[in-house]
Amino acid sequence: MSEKTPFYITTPIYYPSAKLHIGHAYCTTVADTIARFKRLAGYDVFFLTGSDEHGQKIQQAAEKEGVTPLQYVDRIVAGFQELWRLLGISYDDFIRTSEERHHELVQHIFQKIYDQGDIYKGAYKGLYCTPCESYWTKLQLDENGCCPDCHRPVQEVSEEAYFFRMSKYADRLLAYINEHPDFIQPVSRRNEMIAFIEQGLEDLCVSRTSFDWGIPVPFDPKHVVYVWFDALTNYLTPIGYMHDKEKFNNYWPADVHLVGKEIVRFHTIIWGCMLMALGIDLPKKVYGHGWLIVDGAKMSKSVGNVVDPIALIEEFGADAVRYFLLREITLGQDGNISRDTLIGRINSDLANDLGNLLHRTLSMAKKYRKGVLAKGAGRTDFDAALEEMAAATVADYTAQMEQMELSAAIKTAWALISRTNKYIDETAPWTLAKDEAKAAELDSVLYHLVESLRVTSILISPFLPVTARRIHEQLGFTSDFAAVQLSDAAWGGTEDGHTVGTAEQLFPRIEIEK
Ligand code: ME8
Repeated sequence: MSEKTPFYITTPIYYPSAKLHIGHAYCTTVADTIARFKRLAGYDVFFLTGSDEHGQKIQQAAEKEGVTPLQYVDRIVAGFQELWRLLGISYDDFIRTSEERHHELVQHIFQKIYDQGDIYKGAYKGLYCTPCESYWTKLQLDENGCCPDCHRPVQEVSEEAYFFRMSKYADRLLAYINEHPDFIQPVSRRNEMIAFIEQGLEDLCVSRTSFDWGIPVPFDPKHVVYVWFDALTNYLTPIGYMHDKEKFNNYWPADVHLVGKEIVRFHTIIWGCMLMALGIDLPKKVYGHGWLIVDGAKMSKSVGNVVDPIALIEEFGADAVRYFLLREITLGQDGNISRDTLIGRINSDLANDLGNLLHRTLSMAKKYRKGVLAKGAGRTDFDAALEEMAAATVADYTAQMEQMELSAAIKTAWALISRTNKYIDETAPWTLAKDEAKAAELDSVLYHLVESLRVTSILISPFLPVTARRIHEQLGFTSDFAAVQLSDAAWGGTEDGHTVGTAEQLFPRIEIEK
C-alpha cells in the first residue's frame, strides 16, 4: 500500500434515463477538481463515478424503444463516458450497476442483512413516484397530492415485499449525526436531516415484484432489489469490499460523497442505516451541493432550458466551462448560470487577465533577453511584495481548497494574476529596457513574472487542467506536468538561465453578437 494518506471521493452514479445536462456536469467537475487538488497535495486519491442503471423507469424507456434494458443503457452510458472524457474528468473507476462485480456485492449485502434479521418479508401498500424511484407516505405528498420532489403524480402500489428495519437504527443514526458535525454538510442540510429523523423513521421497502430490470433478491428471485438499496452500495465495490480487504481498509470510510441536495437524505439516512446494519463505518462527509438555475429558472425539459454540456464544451472549450462553473457557483448554494455571464468570464478573466499576462510576459522575455532568465539579481521592493503576495496566495488557496471552498480558492488564485498584471504597470519593464543601468532590475522583473505564472499554473491546475499544462509548456518547462506537486508552488523554482517557450493564445476573446 502507498505511504500517502488515502482520500476517497465519489459523485452520485447517474441515471441513464436521459441525456446528462450541465447540472450533472457541475457535480462531476466539482468532484474532479477536489480529486485533482488532493493528488497535487500528495494524497493517494481514489475518485469514483458511474451509472445507476436499474429500475422501472429504464425498463419502460427500453421497451418504448424496442431494445433490451442493457442495450438501452449501454448507448447512454457510452455518452456519459464521452462527456467525462471531454470535460477532463480524472476518475479512477467508473462503476456500472449492471456489472457482475456490483450484482455480487448487492446480493451479498442483501443476504447478510436478511440473515441477521434486519430484512423481513411483509406487504407493501403505498405511494410510489416512478420518475424519482421513491416511496412516500400521504403526509409527505405536496399540496396537490403529488411527489414532494418532482411534483408529478404518485401511484398506489400494493405488493409482497421485503423491508429493511431502518426504524431500529434511527436513534443510533441521530446520535451519530449529533456527535459528528462534519458528517452532513453544509449545515442547512444537516438540520434538515435531523428534523427528518426526529419525525420517526419507518422501515424501508427494499424489493419490488412489478418489474424485473434489477438485481434479484438472492433467496427469492421474483423480487428485485429496490434501486436505491442497489445503487448506494456502488461505493463499496471498486475499493475492494468483497475481494481486497487491504484496499478497502485503506480507502474506507469515504472522505466525501459529493451529491446534489435532493439526494442527501438517501446518502445519510438510508445509506447510514445500511452501513450500521453491515457494521461498517459511515462516510466521513456527505456534502450536498446546490442546483444550477438557468437564467433564473430550474432546468427542465418542459421549460426547454436544459443546457447541453457537450454543446458548451464544443463552443467554448472544457476549461472555460469548468472555470465558469467552479468560479460562479458557491459550493452548497444554488447558482444562476447564463450564456452572457459565461462569455463575460471568458473575456475578462481568461482572455484578458490570464491570457494577456502570459502573452506579455513571454513577449518581453523574448524581446529583451532572447527568452533567457537570470535569477537573483536586482531585486526591488516591488519584487519582494510580489513574492510575499504569492506565498500568501498559496497558503490561503490551500486552506480554502481543504475546506472545499472552490470558488473562494479560484478567486484567491486570480488575485495573484491581477496583482502580477499590476506589477507590470508598476515596474514598467519597457522603461527599464531603455536604461543599461537598470539591466539587473529588468532581469528580476522578467524572472518574477515567469515565477508568478509558474505558481499560478500549479494553483489553477485542478480547475483548468489543460490550460495549466499549456502555461507550463509555454513557460518552457519540459518536466512532466503531471508530476508537479503543490509544494512546487514555493517561490524560486525556476532555475537561473531557464529559457522560456513561445507564446500561443490561451483563450480567444468571444465577440458578443448584438
Ligand atoms: O439521483 N444542478 O441520479 P441522477 C446541479 N441515480 N446538480 C444537478 C442538477 C442541477 N440542475 N440536476 C441534477 C440520481 N443534478 C441517482 C443517484 S447515487 C447512489 C444514485 C445532480 O441522474 C443531482 O443533484 O438523477 C444529483 O446529485 C445528480 O445530478 C443526480 O443525478
